[in-house]
Amino acid sequence: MEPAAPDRRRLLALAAALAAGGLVARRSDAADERVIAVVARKFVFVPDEIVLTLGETVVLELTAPEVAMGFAASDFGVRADVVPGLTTRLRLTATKLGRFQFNCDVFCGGGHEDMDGFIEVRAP
Ligand SMILES: [Cu+2]
Repeated sequence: MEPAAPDRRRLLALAAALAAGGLVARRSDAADERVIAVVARKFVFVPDEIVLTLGETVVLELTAPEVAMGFAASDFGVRADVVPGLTTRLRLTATKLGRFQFNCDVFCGGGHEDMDGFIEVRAP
């Protein structure tokens, strides 16, 4: 009866440590990364200017309410399909200074070729 108590205490301590570790991991994942909502519609991205700080990692939350679109930022090696009804999360790290174009890379209609925007990366 009595010997069970220390074991139980150890288990509770272990559970608490695991819970704390889980919370810390989740916080560091989310808190450091700014989330930027980007809507792709015919034939514009809103916003079409995204300003980042060198070294910053952001999560782009992409939606396309009308038709299937693409989001490609080839200077940063990322692209994603953006499908109506879904939110697509795309992680992007600003690895270099300057002004870089992103564009729609899924044909979406008459204005597709002009559908682009810019990511501007500034010094910290
Ligand atoms: Cu397009």
